[in-house]
Parts: sequence; C-alpha cells; structure tokens
Amino acid sequence: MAELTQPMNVHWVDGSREEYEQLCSQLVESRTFVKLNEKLWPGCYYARSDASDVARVEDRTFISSFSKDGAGPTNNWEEPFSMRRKLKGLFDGCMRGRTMYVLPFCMGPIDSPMSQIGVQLTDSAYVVVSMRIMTRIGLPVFREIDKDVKRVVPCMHSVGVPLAPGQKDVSWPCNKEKYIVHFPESREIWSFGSGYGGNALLGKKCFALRIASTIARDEGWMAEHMLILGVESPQGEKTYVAAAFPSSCGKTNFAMLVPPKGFEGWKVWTVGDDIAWIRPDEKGQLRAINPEAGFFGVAPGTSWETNPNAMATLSRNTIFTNVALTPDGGVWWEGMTKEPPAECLDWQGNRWTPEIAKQTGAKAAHPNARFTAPASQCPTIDPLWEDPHGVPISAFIFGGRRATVMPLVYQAFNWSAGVYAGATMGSEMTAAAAGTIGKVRRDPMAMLPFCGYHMGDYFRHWLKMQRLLSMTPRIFHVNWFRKDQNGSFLWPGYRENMRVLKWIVDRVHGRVVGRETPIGWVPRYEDIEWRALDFPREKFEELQTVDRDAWKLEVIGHEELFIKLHDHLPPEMVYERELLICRL
Ligand code: O2Y
Ligand code: MN
Repeated sequence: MAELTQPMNVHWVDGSREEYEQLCSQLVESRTFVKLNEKLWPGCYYARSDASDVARVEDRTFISSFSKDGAGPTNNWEEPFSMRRKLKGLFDGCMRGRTMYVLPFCMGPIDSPMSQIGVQLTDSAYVVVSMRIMTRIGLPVFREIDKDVKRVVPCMHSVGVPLAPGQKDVSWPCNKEKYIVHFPESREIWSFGSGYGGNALLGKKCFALRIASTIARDEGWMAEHMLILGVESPQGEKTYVAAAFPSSCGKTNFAMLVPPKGFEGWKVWTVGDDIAWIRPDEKGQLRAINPEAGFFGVAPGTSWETNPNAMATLSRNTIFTNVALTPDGGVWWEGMTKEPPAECLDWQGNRWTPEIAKQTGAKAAHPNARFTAPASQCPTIDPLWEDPHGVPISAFIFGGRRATVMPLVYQAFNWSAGVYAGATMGSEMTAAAAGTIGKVRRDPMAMLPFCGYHMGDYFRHWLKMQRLLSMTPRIFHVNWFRKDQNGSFLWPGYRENMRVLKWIVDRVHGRVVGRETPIGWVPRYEDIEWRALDFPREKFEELQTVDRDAWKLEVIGHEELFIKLHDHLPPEMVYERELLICRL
C-alpha cells in the first residue's frame, strides 16, 4: 500500500500516551487543532473541519458486493472489479508528502472473544488521535494480530490531498471527490477524500456496522445500531436492554439517563451509546458488548440539564470538532448554556455574537458538531462495560420520532411481531398537521444506512436468530415525540423516560400485566410509576391511543419499503402485516 500511495514516512502506531501527545502537538502546529484552556478544559483540543466535510456522505457510500442483489436496493452498489480499479487510481500517489500511519485497532475489549480487529492505513493524524479515544489501538492489538487467531479487516483511508515538495498544508485537507467503499466478501474498507467522523474513523460505522453486519449474518450473531444500558433497582436487580433509534432521536441522552425525582435508589448504567454486538451464549442467552471505547456525540443540545453525564464525560481529554471557540479558550454550542457567550468564533472561524445570530440566523456550532470523549470518563459507565463476555440482554427497544399514531410504548406480542415493529419503524420528516400523518422515513432497526447487505435478508437474519435462543428478549416500541392537537409534545421526555423504562423492566420480569390492543400490549395508567410527576390520566390515555383508522393508513405506509424489498422479504413479514390488519 505504501508503494501504491507513496507516503513520505510510515509510522507504526504504538497507541501510547506519549505518542498521542506528540501527535496532538503536531496537529496544533499544523493548525488542525487548537489546544483549549487547560484550566477550563484539561487535555482538550478543538478542530474546525473544511466546510464541505461535515458529516457522513451517504450518497458516496458503497457496498461493492459481488452481486447487486447482495447489497439490495437500499445501498449504493458498484461492481467490485471496476470499483477496485477506480480506487487504485485515486489512491495512486495520494499520500505523497504525508505520513502513512499504520493503525491497528480492536473493536471491543482486547480480551473478548466477541471482539474484532482491523488495521487502518491513514494519512490523517486527526484520525489516529480520534481512533485512540473511540477504539483500543496500538501495541496490545499488534500482539493480538501476532497470535494469528483472528482475521484482520484491512481499512485504507486517505484524505486525498498529496503534498508537493515544499507545499504548505491546509488545516483540514480533504478532497471534493469522496468514496466510502465496503467489500463485504473480502471484508475490506476503502475510504477516500474525507477526514470527518463516520467517513474516516473506519472502526465505527464502516467496520462495526456495515462489515460486521455481514460477518454477523454469516456467523449467527448481530451487529446492531443500538445503545446498551443497564437498569438497577433499589434492591440491586440489574436488567440490560439494547435500543435502536434513528439518528437525532436522543440515543446518547437515553444511554446516559438520570432517573427523575420519585426514583430514588434507581440507577441507569451506560454500556454503549451507538453500537451493540450481540451473540447467543452457550445457554442461549443473548449477550452484548459495546465494540467502541468512546462517544462520538453530537454537541448541540447537550447541556447539564439535558445530559449531565455527557457533560461530565466531555469535560476533559476530549476532541471537539465544529463547535464554537470562546475568547477564554473554551468551547460553546447552541443549547449548552441558557445564556450564549457575548462573542465567540463560530465553527468556520468567523466572529459570532447573539446579535449577529439574530440578524442572520448564523449558528455558532455546526448542527453536526461533535465531541469525541473516552467512555471510561462517563460517571454512569457500567462496571461490566468491558466484560469480555458482554452483558445479558433482556429486551430490545425500537423507537422513532412520530408526532402522531405511535403510542408512548407498546410491547410486541412475540419475537416476529417485534421484528415487524423494528422493520417498520421510522421518523416523520415533517411535522404532522392535526389529523394527518407526516411523511414517514422508514429506517428499519435504525440500520438503513448501515446494513452491509440486502435489508430483506437482514430481516430474515433477525427472525432466524430466535432459533438460537432459549430466552428470547422481549421487544418494545417507544415514541417520546407524540404531539397533541395543538402541536405540543404530550410527553416530557428526558429523565421521565425512566417511567417507561421501569414498565419495560417490569414486563420483562413478569411483574405487570399488559392491556391488549391490536398492535401489542400497553401499560394501564396504574402500571406506570407516577411518583413526583403530575401527569393526568386523560393525557396518558391520549398518549397511548391506538387509533384504528390512523393505523390502517400506517400499515399502508409499511408497504412502501416492503415493495422495494419484496423479492427478499421473509414471508413472516407478510404474515405479521396480515395479522395486524386482521386485528385492526
Ligand atoms: O456525521 C458523522 O460522521 C457522524 S454520524 C454518527 C455519529 C455517532 C453516532 N451515530 C451517528 C449516526 O449517524 O448514526
Ligand atoms: Mn449512530
């Protein structure tokens, strides 16, 4: 690869603290990083990306499987031989004048049989230091590779900006042309042109979801876009759940939930906020690990009110990207404090004041601005978060952002009805007018952009998993975002979601009965813990309404995705739909 890409140097990453500090200093020197005020933000750095390189690029993301049918209609596909030719052309000499970092990384605890190893060759020091927070890297991983018992996933990455001799670098090199390519059969990832997030930190979405989902299908386990949390009762009973929500539905907040007043003695422990690898153990119990070691969380909206655990986590040793820089060498973003700073530099380096924002609508932080913070710093990190055998999963929770139709919570009747609930979940793209349903973007199991193979086969894999289990997790659907006729949210959300979580835990342990509806079991008013919250019964009934007419339209909406997948759709999905129609 060095022969192909022609770097000036090759650096073998050992993963040490000294190497990290040296790379950060180098990034400060090249003006990619600003070191933040050590008193206010110890060990923290600030980066501004190029204005064109601010998020994952789904339209430039490809699954280059041997057949188009293998990738399915929801992925971009290109034939692997011509794709390889194209990539070889792009990578030819692309690291000239730069250093190639050989970055070994492990997804999951190094001593876990559930972990997987990759080696990323990259010309971005920003990627190396970010991957040191997000994964386990360096010498311990080289040692694992030397044991030669695990296959390594090769990951090629370049920002795609070679430097001529003497040419000055820019602070955020990237190329207009971007390719994020996965070869599922040979288990390889090639990423060109971007230095940002999911495009460049290849352990995350590319490996831990797209490539891992194909490995999991072949080996009988699950790679899911799910947070993992543990609920501990005052009596010390611990129940773990995994939950899938589409992007920007508050996954990180839910993973770090602080129980509200009335729940004294209850604790919520965080195992992971984004990805879960889940496998049946020898007893047929599903166990999950978080393959990541850090949080790549969205900054805007995160505050001591909305997520104090995230704020504590990011208060040190954190890399901030595309937030605003304050004059005292700190960071700020919309929603972080009630009062904005009098002035700051926005995510593009322009002067920003509340007055300018009022006049122009300019945001200080980019809406997709991120913090990259070590999971070990989270005050609620679960004592078992690095257990090599994972934590036992008792329930799956699916959710979306729905203004209408979807109740606050329901439990699916059984596994295949639950898979149907996950397969049809989604979020409304526009606010629904009273009495109408907004256009719903279906995002099955929140995996639409992240499944490395045909979505119909993915549903089949979920259905087949039940056969490997002696204890099947219960499956629930939640919706924190239902609105009343006036467009106001019916449910306060945030900490109060604990009340729903407790009902889910009680159902798992068979402690409460459910009321049967056409869509599944729902709680009665008296089954929810209402201590310290004044929430009228009528409002709860409105929140839990299952409107048969609205649901008939909803089921018609399910067809839109199913028709796309029809030639790979498992018959169970059709039967579940028919059963639902009959019950309605
Ligand atoms: O834009 C990006 O690269 C970040 S996307 C992301 C980051 C952390 C967790 N989840 C996501 C996502 O899109 O699901
Ligand atoms: Mn995610």
